[in-house]
Amino acid sequence: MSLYLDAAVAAARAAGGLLREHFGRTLDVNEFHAHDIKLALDVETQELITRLLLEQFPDHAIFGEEGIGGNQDSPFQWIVDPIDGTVNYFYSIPHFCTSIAVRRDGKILAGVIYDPMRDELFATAQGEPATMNGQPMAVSQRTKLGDAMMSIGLSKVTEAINTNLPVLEDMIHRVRKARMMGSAALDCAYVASGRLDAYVEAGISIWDVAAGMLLVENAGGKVVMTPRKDKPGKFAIIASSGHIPEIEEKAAVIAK
Ligand code: LIP
Repeated sequence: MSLYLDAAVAAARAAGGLLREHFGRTLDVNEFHAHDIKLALDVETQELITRLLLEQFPDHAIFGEEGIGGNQDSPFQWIVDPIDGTVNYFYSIPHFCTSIAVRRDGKILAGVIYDPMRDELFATAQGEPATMNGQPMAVSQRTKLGDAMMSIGLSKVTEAINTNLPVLEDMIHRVRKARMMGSAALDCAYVASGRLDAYVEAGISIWDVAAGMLLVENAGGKVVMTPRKDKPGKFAIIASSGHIPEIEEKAAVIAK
């Protein structure tokens, strides 16, 4: 297992170095959308990760936000989000990361999320603790809704925004603070590290949260991932400590 985790860490750190190098500079934009931006650097960063992983595992598959690579028939699939929080990155907001997970026959074996601006590396593997910079981490032990810190992602298309917004409008009056920070992967890492009590969002893709799901579970939390009926390949996620049931109950509306 450490073979895969070590490879993911090395690739994530290499990607992080590239992102730090280009942060704050003029960036080539491939696509502008109403609530999203696709950068040439997204593609370049995934190409770097792909090269590093396929050098070590030439028969594996790559499945990333910027496309596929390797042997798509392999039982091993690397799930890559080269820049999670691309819009933050474009606006020079230092809240983004690289997320890399590997699954075999659909079961996630290992996951890494690296925030290069804070040099925070979140990592875990099946049957192992969730760690931040090598130190074990655990979900929040808070039990009161009024003490909770909650992140709610609004996503990038109207349907998803309209699904997520009612949860924000409801929960903002019930929790300590509701946040929208723009990186699903870091939101998951923050739930796993106890900074957040929950993160919910309808309209995310598997590459946004594949590593984060395993981190939250191995840190003692809960993840409910519901495929969106209206959008193939999109999911609603409720990632939480599991200690404040009202959050999961109220957020369940995004999974309908
Ligand atoms: C982002 C997610 C975020 C979501 C954004 C976007 P990207 O991923 O991390 O939670 O709200 O719409 O999908 O596109 O920056 O990799």
